[in-house]
Amino acid sequence: MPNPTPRYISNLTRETYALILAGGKGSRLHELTDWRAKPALYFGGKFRVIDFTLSNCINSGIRRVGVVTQYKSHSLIRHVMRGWGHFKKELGESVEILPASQRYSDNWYQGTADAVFQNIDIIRYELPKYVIILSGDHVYRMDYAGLLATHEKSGADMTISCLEVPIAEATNAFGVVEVDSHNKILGFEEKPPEPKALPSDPEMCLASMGNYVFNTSFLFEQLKKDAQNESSGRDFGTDIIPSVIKTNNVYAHKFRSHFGNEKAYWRDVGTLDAFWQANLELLSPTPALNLYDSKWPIWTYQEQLPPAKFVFDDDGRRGMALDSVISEGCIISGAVVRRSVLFNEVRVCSYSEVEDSVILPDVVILRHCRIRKVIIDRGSVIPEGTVIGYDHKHDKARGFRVTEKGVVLVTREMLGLSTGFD
Ligand code: ADQ
Ligand code: ADP
Repeated sequence: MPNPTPRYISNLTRETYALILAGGKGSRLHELTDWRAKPALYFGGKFRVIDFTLSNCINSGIRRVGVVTQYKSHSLIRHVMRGWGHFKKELGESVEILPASQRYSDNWYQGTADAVFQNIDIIRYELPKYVIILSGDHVYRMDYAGLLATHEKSGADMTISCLEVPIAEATNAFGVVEVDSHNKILGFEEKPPEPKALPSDPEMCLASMGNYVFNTSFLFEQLKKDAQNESSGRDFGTDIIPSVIKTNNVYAHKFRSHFGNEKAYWRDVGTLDAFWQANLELLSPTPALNLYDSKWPIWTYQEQLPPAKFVFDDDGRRGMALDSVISEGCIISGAVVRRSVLFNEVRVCSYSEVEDSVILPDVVILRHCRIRKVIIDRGSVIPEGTVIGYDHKHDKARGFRVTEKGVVLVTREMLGLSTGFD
C-alpha cells in the first residue's frame, strides 16, 4: 500500500481540486490527431488516454476534477460526458468540462498557466486547500496522495512531480530540474538542449512530468502576477516555474510506482512510433502497465456491446487471434490476427492476416488483406485484397504515412472515405 496512514492522506485528497489540462495540439501524431485532441486518443483496446489521469484522480480519492479543453475537443468532450458525467455534485463529487470560454479575456487559452488562470473563479468556488494540475497527455498509474503528502510534509508552496529519465529522452522534450539533498528545487530548465545530469548518474536527469501541486492561494497570486506581465508566455514550464523557484519553496516529488514490483511506468504517447509501441507492449504476458489490477481500475466509457467472437467462415477456415488483445464487438471470421491490439467492433474477414498492428474501433478489414505493423484509424474500411506494411514505397505512394520506425498509419481520409464518421 502506498501509505500507512490512509486517513491523513484522505484528508489531503479531499481538500484537493484537480485540473486536468487536456487542450494540447499533439501535432507529432499527425493525422491521428487531425480531428481529436491528444487526450482523446485511443489506448489499450478500450480506453482513451485521458482515462488514465481521470482514473488516477478517482482511485487516489480526488473527487473534484475539472477537464480543461481547447483544440479539437469534440470527441474528448463527448467521451468525458458519456464516461465520466455520472458524478454527483451533492456528494461532493464532480468531473466538469471547462472549455476555453473567454470569461476573463477575449482570447482562447494561451499557455497552460492561462488555461488555469481563466478558470480561477471555478476553482475558487470549490474552496480547495490544494490544486493539483495534471497533464492529460500521459498513460500511467499514479497515486496522487503520495505527491500531496510530499507537498504537505515539506511545507512547499509548489511541488513538481518528477521522474528520472535518460538524458537523451529529456533533451529538448521535458522540463529538467536540479534538486538539493532534501529535493528542494534549485534549478529548472524547460526543454533544455543539454539537460543537467543527476549527480549520482551522468546518463540520467530528473524530468518534470508536467504535474504540479500548489497551495491554492499561492497559485492564484502567481497566476495574477503572471497575467500582468506583458512579456510572459503564460506557461507553467517557461514562465511560472522559472520565476517561483527563485523566490519560493518549490520541491520535487520523485514518482515511484506504488504497485508492488511494477516499475514507475509513465508514457508520453506523443508520436506514432511511441503510440504503436506502447500499445503493443501490452501484449507481453507481464507488461510494465498492468490493466488487470482490480485495486486500481482504469475507468472508461463503455458501450453495450456483445463479446468478441472467432468463427469459421463459409469455407470452413478458422478465425483466430494469437498473442493479441481483442475487444468487445469484434468478429474475426476465417482470418488470423497475431500480436495486435483490436479495439471495439473491428471486423476481420476471411483469408486476411493482421500482424503487429493497432486497429482502432469500427474498422472493417475485408477479405484477402495482409496488414503488418499498421495503425488503422477508427471507421476505416480496408478494401478486399489490400496489402499494407510490406512495401513502404508502395504504402507512401498510396498516401499512407510511414514513420521512421516503419509503422504505417492509415486513416479514413487516406482511403478516400467520407469524413463525417461519428
Ligand atoms: P509539454 O507537454 O510540452 O511540457 P504543453 O504542450 O504545454 O507542455 O502541455 C502540457 C499539458 O497541457 C498537456 O496535457 C496539454 O494537452 C495541455 N495544454 C497545452 N496547451 C493547453 C491549452 N492552451 N489549454 C489547455 N490545455 C493545454 C510540459 C511541461 C514540461 C514537462 C512536460 C511533461 O512544460 O516541463 O516536462 O509537460 O510532459
Ligand atoms: P473519435 O474517433 O476520437 O471519437 P471522430 O473521428 O469521431 O473522433 O472525430 C471527432 C470529431 O471530428 C467529430 O466531431 C467528427 O465529426 C469530426 N471529424 C472527423 N473527421 C472529420 C473530417 N475529416 N472533417 C471534419 N470533421 C471531422
